[in-house]
Amino acid sequence: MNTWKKDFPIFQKNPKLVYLDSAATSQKPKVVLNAMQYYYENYNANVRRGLYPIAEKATTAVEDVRKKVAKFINAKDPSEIIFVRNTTEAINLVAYTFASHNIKRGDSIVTTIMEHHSNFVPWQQLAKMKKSKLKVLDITADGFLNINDSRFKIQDSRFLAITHVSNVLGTINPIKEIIKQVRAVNPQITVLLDAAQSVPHMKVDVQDLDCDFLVFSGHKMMAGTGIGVLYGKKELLKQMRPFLYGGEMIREVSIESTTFADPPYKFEAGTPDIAGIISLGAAIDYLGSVGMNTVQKHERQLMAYGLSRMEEIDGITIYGPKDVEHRSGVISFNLDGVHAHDVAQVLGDMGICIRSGHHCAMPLHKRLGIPASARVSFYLYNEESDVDRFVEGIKKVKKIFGSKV
Ligand code: C6P
Repeated sequence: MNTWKKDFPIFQKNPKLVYLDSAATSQKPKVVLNAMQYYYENYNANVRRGLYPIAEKATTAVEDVRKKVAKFINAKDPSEIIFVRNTTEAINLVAYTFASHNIKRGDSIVTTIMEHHSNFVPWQQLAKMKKSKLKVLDITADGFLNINDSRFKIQDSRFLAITHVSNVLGTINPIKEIIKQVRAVNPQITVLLDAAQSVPHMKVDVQDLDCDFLVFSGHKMMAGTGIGVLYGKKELLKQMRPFLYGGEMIREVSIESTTFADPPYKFEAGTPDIAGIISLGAAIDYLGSVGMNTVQKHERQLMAYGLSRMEEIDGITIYGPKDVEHRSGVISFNLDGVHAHDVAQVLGDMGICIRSGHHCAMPLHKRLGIPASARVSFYLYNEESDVDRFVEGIKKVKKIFGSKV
């Protein structure tokens, strides 16, 4: 067991578990679980309401995490960090409160064929509602975005919703260059970056990338489920209307009218997921103690090993870029003559957890001409022995389904 794997109780309790589905959700280290339990056992209280010591302690803990998140992604100010439930909610918040007010009939919204449904459906639906155009940037044969695609006319577009890393192809989009290029031809465009598959795995710097909004989920980066982050540039957040109305997002309420709090509180109506926020702080501390460059390097080595072992298998098709420098630790594949669900089912029975299906990216699967794929994804706690067990498992799948090994 590698030194990191030992930090995760699930592997201590199930030493034979091969978990290769971290792109769906990650496992949680003991320090994260302890932080949540410590909160519930020692200072459980609602935040920004009570004036007694444990309520003040809980409020301070939440605001400390906001500062930690800001530092982790290099936001200018903690007020640019809004706590939401997950990536999906963060994108919907921007669609409802920013885009729906700024996009007019005939304007266009640009997205890409490699988006997760969370960063596709809100824009498709908004385009229909506003009678605006949805432009969808295509991919090249080797799984990169085709930014030279002639249909990708960005000059007259109002909004770009794009993923940093594809959850199917693993492609790391050269997002800094893309944003720079796009702003050069269209300085008015607003860019939302879906960082659900990048923030957990590599250093991400919002000022360096110059995105307007960035979204990610805590559960994919070792924190609990139910906590996500929306980063937004301060001047944009100030202009935006609230998403949800209710407690703790107001300045003053009378029978006739309401004035709203400043960001981030304007967007945080109701009691937040306090334990989730605390878990996110502990996860950032944990990832910080390892170092994001080490995380990325470890996953890259495993991916190179995984790709080389998988290429040995007859009848396997692997999707996405061949070059490990341009991909994150996600490998989607299909085996000739075996449905992806059958692959995942047989492996699951052997204690090897992988994902199968369309991975909430149906337009991409349609583009690839396949109904589904199987997918392995890595994180810090994976090791070469997990890849070996997986490859052995695939050989068994082939035997069961009667193909050659
Ligand atoms: N992808 C996967 O197995 P939520 O569910 O809101 O935390 O994350 C949504 C999401 C948005 N964008 C990208 C690029 C994603 O990968 C995901 C989640 C998981 O691939 C679950 S479908």
